[in-house]
Formats: sequence, structure tokens, C-alpha cells
Amino acid sequence: MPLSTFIYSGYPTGMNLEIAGNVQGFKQQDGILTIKTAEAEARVYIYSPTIIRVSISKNFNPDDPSFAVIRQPLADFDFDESSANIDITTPALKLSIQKSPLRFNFFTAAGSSLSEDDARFGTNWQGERVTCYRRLFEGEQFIGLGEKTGNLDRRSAAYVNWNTDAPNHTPESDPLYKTFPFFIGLHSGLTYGLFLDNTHKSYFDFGASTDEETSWFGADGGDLNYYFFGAQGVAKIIEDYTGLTGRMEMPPLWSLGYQQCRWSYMSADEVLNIAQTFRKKQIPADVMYCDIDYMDDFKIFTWNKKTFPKPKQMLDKLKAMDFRLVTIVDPGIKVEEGYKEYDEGIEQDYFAKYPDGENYTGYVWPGRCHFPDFFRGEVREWWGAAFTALTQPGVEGFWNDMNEPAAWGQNIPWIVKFGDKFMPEVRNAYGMQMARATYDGTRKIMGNKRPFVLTRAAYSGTQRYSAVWTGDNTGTDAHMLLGQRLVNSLGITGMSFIGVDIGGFSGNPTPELMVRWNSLGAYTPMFRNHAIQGSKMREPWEWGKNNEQTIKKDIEQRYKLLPYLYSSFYQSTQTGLPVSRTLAIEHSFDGNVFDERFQNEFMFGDAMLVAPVESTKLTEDVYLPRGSWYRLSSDKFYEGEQIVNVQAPLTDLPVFVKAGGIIPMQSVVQSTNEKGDGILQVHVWNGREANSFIYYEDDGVSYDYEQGIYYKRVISFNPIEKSLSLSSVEGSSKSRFMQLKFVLHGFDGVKLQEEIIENKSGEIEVKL
Ligand code: MIG
Repeated sequence: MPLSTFIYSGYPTGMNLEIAGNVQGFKQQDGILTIKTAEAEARVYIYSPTIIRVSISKNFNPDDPSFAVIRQPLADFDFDESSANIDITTPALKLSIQKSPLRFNFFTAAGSSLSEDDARFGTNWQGERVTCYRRLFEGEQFIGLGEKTGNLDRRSAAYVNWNTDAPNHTPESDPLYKTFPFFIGLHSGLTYGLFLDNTHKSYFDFGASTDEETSWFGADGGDLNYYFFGAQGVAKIIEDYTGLTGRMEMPPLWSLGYQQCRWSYMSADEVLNIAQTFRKKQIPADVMYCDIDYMDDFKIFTWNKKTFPKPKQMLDKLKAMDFRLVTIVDPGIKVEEGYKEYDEGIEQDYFAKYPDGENYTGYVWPGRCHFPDFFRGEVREWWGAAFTALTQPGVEGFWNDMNEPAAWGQNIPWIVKFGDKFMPEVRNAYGMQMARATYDGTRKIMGNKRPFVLTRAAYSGTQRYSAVWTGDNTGTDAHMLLGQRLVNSLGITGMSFIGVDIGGFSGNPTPELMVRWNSLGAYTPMFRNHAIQGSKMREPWEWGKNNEQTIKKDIEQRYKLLPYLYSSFYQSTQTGLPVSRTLAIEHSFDGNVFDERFQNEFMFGDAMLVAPVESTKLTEDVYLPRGSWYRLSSDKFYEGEQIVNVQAPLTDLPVFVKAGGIIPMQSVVQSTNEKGDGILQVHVWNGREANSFIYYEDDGVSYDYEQGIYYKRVISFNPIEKSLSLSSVEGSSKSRFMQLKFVLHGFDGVKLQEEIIENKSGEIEVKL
């Protein structure tokens, strides 16, 4: 039997197993090293000293652009050939390509093995399905894959990527709505990342059912096209991954405020009433939502004439109360002559089709629907321009739902075409392309204003266009904790702007759970309360007087933290580091971080550690990693690298600040439109090591920051020189804070708290 191809004859249907085989020749041209075997071709590209791309195919499609990647490879690179190998060495990495049979093995520059093909099986095909078997290292752990259930450490688990409308999912369900085929491996004190850029249904097995022998990944079709990341340190790998796939832009400041949603507020009066109640009760909030019932018969880009008769008037009233509105849009376009989007879509041929040219019809909320083919540029343009129906009355946020895409019955026939591909080839990118069309279109028609886009389905790179939420969770403690793990995991895969339905979409949470979940929501990048139709009302005042006070306090806390949070988002735009960070990013080799008792903990920005606690527990074991820590609510001091049992009443979620932590805060405001008292409070917690924080502001609404109209300075704490300082301001914007106050924590005997100084733009230094 030849080594390169054999048929496993025992298989009744005669499924072919084809293996990549031995190298027969290679050449380098235009920055691509092409390697040929009898069965396949491999292409190797270098994107940076720490990023190497390997793509293996039986049959490369000449024009197969990536939805995710926005960078180009470097020009030619050097390699060494010996009788056994072709070696490519960068300052950080060595890729050793074994010739017989073809294998790809990655090493650090110093020669430690990072990741290797399985010596026996390497890459192979069964029909169009391609799989890469890899060596599983002793003690190897895995994090990533984005919106995946299960544990932080994905070792011994297996996952499928197939964007799915997953109502009533459990904390074990897979797949959910999104596809991020990117994971990070941790072993021997080393880190690496691997991104399989392939939109077909894909599979990842981290030693789940291989007797600890191999891990493997693959897809139902397409190329085995992966980017290997060899930077040491998880944060650096995330920086490289988001350098390759893009980073989020500054969100509108208002979208970081409290968001109140429901399926559905049924009329303009109800929307206004809820908004008014927030103002009357002085519970801060920024955003109201309209779910599907604002439309006329669920027709996208229409308003219900009876219940929302004067959208502009409603929006003007909301605006006068400093509220913004987000409206939902689904992809399904109702089949109905005389409906503008239907008529135009038919006339211009904008809908997904069967191969014979007939438009695909599926059932969703409006009944029979066609689905825009977001894979075509002209369709995206058309879709984007249609948002004037919403932006003209004043809508500024656009919620993209059902874009897996969902249709009743779920199984959109495989024969339906999106662009020039069949559904199974690109399904996982449909939601991303809808979000892209929504973002590009609304950005264009909103002048210089930042749109807020929220999407349910996503693929790698979606952070460039949209925030995401984790879909239809349930009102239980297990879902609250799962939600946090999803947020933490999505952060590893470039998504920084994430929310979960606080309180749980389905079911009715207990008042205790609602309070607890809201307190966690204050420390979630997107802070949104949402519930299914028919559930009990969920607004903060629906839970009794005492609970209302607690919920209000936690929302107030969110608003106090906005200067810190906005700067943390700025950090995401620059480095890709998420706002909510699993402890595995910084403490990748600290076993306690992966302990199921502690795996939900996360850093919220640089300085705060948050420990989610079930609503039924009033004390909790918390693991504090390396460093020392203060409880935020009491300034109580703790040394790190220990498990501490702490009080966790519903009024005080366990939140800790790292020693040396710098957290700029503001006074409580009722919305992000309000200026407050104009004093920036720079809180600093004493520590032994110097620390600094990049403080960032801009107008919060426009793209002027792209023209240098922003305000940025470094706040530094130096315990050796006993000083606090602010560097002089970079950028041409003024701060919204005229004055400045340092608030000290854990500095015995030092009293600066009361001193309010002018927030001048030159260097500021105070001695402690
Ligand atoms: O078939 O628009 O996940 O947030 O409220 C359900 C109604 C459709 C699913 C979304 C949910 C939204 C709901 N939608």
C-alpha cells in the first residue's frame, strides 16, 4: 500500500482516507513557500516574527478571501533545507517542516517544542472533511474558542462550531451562536495560539476521547488554513490575534451605561413610561430597547402604526430625558408585495437563492421570508442604507438578532447559496456579514456619530463591527456563572464588548438572583437587563424596596466607574486585551485559576478582580492570585496566592483591587450625558510596586478622536519616590473634568483625600 493514499476497505461506503504524504518539491515565490506532495499542497506564510500561517489543501480555491484576517503576510523569508526538514526561523519561532511524511512542528527560538503534528496521522482527509491531529503534551491545558460552555480549561472537552439559534440552551449545550476557531495552548510554562480560519462546520477535540494521545481539529470542508501564534504570554498572543483580525473601535460612551431591554415594550407609551420611571426614581440609565413588536407585522425597517405611531416624537422625548434607543433587526425579510425591502430585494436580486435561481424561503417571525445575501457588497450597501428608516427618527443602536441564520426548523437546506458559496461553507460567517453591513451602513448615514451594533451570531473578526451578547440564557445561578465564563472566554478571542441577559432571558429569576446578577452586570462590559415575552417585569423597581435600593447602588457604581471603564475600552482598541479578563491571561500557569471553584473569577480592567457568587451563598471562597489585594468595599488588605473566605452579602459582591491599582472614578450621574460635579477622582491603593494607568477620554459620541481630538495621559504611582503623577496631556481635546482629586486607600497617615486641585493639562505631581 503506498504511503500517500490508502483506502480503508472495511468501511462499507468506501470512505477514502487520504493523508498528506511525502514532500515531492517546494518553491518560494511572492512571500509564499509552497510545498507539494502527491495528494496535497501546503502554503506557508509569515505575518510577523510570532505569526506563521500554514494552509494545506487538496485543491486550493484561487480566490478565497478571509472574513477574519485584515493583515498581509510579509515578503519573502529565509529557510534552511536539510535532507529531512525545511526549517523556517524567525527571531521568536522555528517552524520545522518534516518532509517524509509531511509534518508541521513549531518550536520556540530556543528550541522548546510548542506544538507538533501527531507523528502518526498529521493532516488527512476523509472525503472533503479535513483533520489535523496534534501531539497532546503532558499537562497541556487549553483556553479559548469564544462562546463555548464547559470549563475555562478545555482539556478533555470537544466542541463543534456551527452557528445555531440555541434557545433554552443548558450550561453544557454546544454549539451556541458564534464561531471563534481560535484557542491558546499552555504547557511546560510555554504558550502558543492557533486560529483555524475556516467557516465550514469545524471541530476541536482537546483530548476528550483519545485516551490522552492526541488533540485534533478540523472542518467539514475547505482548507486546513491556520495561523500559529508563538508569542510567549497569553496577553501577547491576544495582541497578535487581534492585530491579525482587527480590534474594536471606541464604543459610544452611552452604550457603556445601563441598558434596559425587554421582549417587548409594546408601545411608545410604555417605552417612555419606563424611561421616565428611571429618571423619577433617580436610577441611572442610558438605553431603552425596542424588541420585535415595534415593527409593523415584523417587517424590518417599519414601525407599527398603532403602537408606535410617531417614532420621531418618541425619540425626541427619549432624547430630552437623555435616553438612547436601540431597535432590533432580524435578517428575514417578509414576503409581501408592496413592502419596500421585499420589492427592492426582489427587483435587485438581493436574496439568498437555490442554485436554480429561486429565492430561498424560510419561516421566521414575519411568516414566509427571504434572506439578504450579506456576502455580496451591493447587498450590504443596500441593507446599510435602509437604516435611514430608523436613524431619521433618531435611533442610534442596532440589535442584529437571528443571524445564525435562524429559521423555524433550523435546517436551512444545504443547497441554498450565499454569495458564490453553499450554506454549509459560509454559514458561520453570515451573522458577521450582517453586522458588518449594519455597522458600515449606519456609520455612513449617521454622519460623524458612532453607531452601536449588537449581534448574536459572530465569527472571528466581528469585534471590528459589533458588540455581542450570549443569547437566550435562563434565570438560574448556573447560567449566571456560565455567562461569566462565556464573557471571559469571548475576551480571549478578541471580543471585548460583551453582555449577557441579566436576570436570564427565560424563566423568572428569584429576587436574590436578580440582585446578584445585576451587581455582576455592573462589572460586565455591556450592562443589559433583558427578558423573554411573558416573563414577569424585570425593571429595577420590580423587586421590592430594599432590592431596588441595592440594584440602584450597583448601577450607580457602574456610573462612578465610567472613566475607568472607558479607558479600559480604549486599552482594548489598542492592544486587543479584553475588558473582562479571565485570570488565565495573566496567571496562565497558576493551577488554582483553573479550579472549578475559582474559574469564573476575572479581572475587570487592569486593577479589579471580581468573584461571581451564586445568589444562594452569603460567604464565598475566593482565590486571590499573585500580588496583594484590597477588598473594594472595605479596603481590607489580603496577601495574594491564597484562598480566602469572604463575606458576600447581596449588597456587596466580592470585588478586590490589586495593590498599586489606579482607578479613575466620577460622581454619580443619571446618564452619560450628564457632567456630574466635574471632579475626576483618582483612586489609588497602596502597593510595593510602581504602577501606571493610561487614562483616556474623548467626546464619547463622534469619530473626532481619529483626528487626534482626544485626551490621554498616564497616571503613575511610584511607592519608592512616594509620588502620584499625571503626565502632560496628549491629544487636542479638553477633559470633561475641570478638577482632580486623589483618593488614597491603604496609605496610613497620608491625607490627600480632601484636596481638590485644578485638572491642568501639564504634568501634575503630588508627593505622598
Ligand atoms: O425567536 O426578538 O435572542 O433576545 O428577545 C426569538 C425576540 C427571537 C431571540 C433573541 C432575544 C429576543 C427574541 N429573539
